[in-house]
Amino acid sequence: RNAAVRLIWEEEDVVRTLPKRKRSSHKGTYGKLLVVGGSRPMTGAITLTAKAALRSGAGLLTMAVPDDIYSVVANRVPEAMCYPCPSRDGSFSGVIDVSTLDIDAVALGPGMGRTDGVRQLVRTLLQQPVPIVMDADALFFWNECAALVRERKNVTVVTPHPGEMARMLGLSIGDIERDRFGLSKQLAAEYGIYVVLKGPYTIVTTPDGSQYVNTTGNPAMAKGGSGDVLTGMIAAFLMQHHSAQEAISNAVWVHGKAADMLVENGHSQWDVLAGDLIDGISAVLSHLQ
Ligand code: NPW
Ligand code: AMP
Ligand code: MG
Repeated sequence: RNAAVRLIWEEEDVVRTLPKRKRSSHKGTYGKLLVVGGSRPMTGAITLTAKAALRSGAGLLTMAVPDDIYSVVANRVPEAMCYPCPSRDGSFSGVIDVSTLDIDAVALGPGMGRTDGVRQLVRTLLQQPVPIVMDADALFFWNECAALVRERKNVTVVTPHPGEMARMLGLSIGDIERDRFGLSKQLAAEYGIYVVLKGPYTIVTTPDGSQYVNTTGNPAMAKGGSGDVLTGMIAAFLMQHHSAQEAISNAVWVHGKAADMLVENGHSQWDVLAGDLIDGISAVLSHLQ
């Protein structure tokens, strides 16, 4: 019997499943997140991811970045810790020892670039026994990493836009757009992962083939950095929910709703920046609580 479902994830679902913060809690209760990314040409992406995760309730956050860009990144997010990693030419130059870091989840990929050092780093982190969100440049090495992903015992989430999904599957963007549901389901089942295929009507697919469609969001989000924000939100919510599907669907809903509320309250569809989406998380979450 195939129990897979296909549903629209609505506000009432978010209200029902979003965990409250407990009075008897401390920062460790809400999870320790490692955000890995950044390179000399792309210092912004990882700070967007980190700030979005903190705004989404992550308890403690460490950014791991190539040491060439350490000072600029560390300076932008005082609430986060920052861990300088070996680098060459402004990019990661190999593996980092995360065994000394106490972490509950990893967000991997924003602004990381596509060097050989990045490839090695992605392979190493996939072997960590914690939930991982793979986005952006971490998805560039999908074919070489897929076997490692299949062996993972913890939750793996991939968050491709259609261009990234096309590259992962060796298809054209048109092929992806023609069969968003079917291809997501195939990928999720083959590797036992959660697939977040982004775009208007983002689809969240679980390893067992259930699919949840998001209806929040608008073209104000069609601007660099929007996806980097979502990656941090998903990772933060994963640490705070029991169900990975609920965490991911809630993050996608809140991300889009932030853009919708900005456009309803003084912004236009032209002027919204990815950083505004992070600020917009506050209005959405306070409306929900
Ligand atoms: P085209 O040419 O736009 O029409 P890539 P990326 C296509 C970092 N960033 N639907 C696109 O098509 C990220 O974190 C850093 C359909 C092209 O073919 C990554 O590390 C920022 N097609 C890195 O940049 C802010 C779509 O996919 C291909 C599509 C590269 O990420 C910006 C491009 O894909 C950025 O986030 C859609 N919705 N979206 C910073 N401030 O530091 C894209 N395509 O080559 O994987 O590049 O998404 O730009
Ligand atoms: P990325 O391409 O990785 O920066 O991700 C873009 C983010 O913005 C994803 O969450 C998309 O779903 C969202 N987005 C981009 N364009 C639109 C649009 N026209 N309508 C709704 N959401 C969008
Ligand atoms: Mg992206």
